[in-house]
Amino acid sequence: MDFLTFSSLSDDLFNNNLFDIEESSSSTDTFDLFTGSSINTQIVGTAESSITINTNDSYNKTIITGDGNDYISAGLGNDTITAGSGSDTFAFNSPFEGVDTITDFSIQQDDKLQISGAGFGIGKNDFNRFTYDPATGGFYFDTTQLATLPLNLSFEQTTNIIIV
Ligand SMILES: [Ca+2]
Ligand SMILES: [Ca+2]
Repeated sequence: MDFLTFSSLSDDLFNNNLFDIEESSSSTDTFDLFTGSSINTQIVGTAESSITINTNDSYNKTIITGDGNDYISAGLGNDTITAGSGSDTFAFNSPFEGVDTITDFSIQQDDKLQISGAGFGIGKNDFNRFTYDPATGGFYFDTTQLATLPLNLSFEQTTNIIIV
C-alpha cells in the first residue's frame, strides 16, 4: 500500500512508477512520501517555490526539485538528488541512510548538508567528524561515506554543514 501525504491539495500527482509533483502556486509545500514499492521511484518537483520532501523508505530514489530553496530528507536508500538552483538543504538523519548522490551541490548557491546531532550521536560543533574528498566527491562521517558530491568543491565544514 502506498501512502501519500500532501499539505496542499492544489498539487497535481501523476503516479506511473514515478511521482511527478507540479506546483502552480508560489506557496511552500511539504511532501511526505512513503513509496512502499520495490520499484525505483522518481520524485520530480518542478516548482519555482520551495518544497520539502521527506521520504522514509529503503528504496533507491531519484529526487529532482526546482528553483526554490528546497529541503530534502531522502531517508534510506542510495538516492540520487538534483535540487536545482536556490539554497537547498539536504538532511542526513543518521549514518545509516545509504550513500546518496547529490548531483548539483553548490557552494555558490549556499546549499547545506544538515546533520542530525542526535541521529549521529554528536555535538553541535563536531564538524571535524566530517570530511569531503575533492578528488572523489566523497562526503564522510568518520569512515562512513554519506554522500557523493560534485568534485573539487571549495568545501568548508563549518560553512557547508549544519549540525542541528
Ligand atoms: Ca539515502
Ligand atoms: Ca532548489
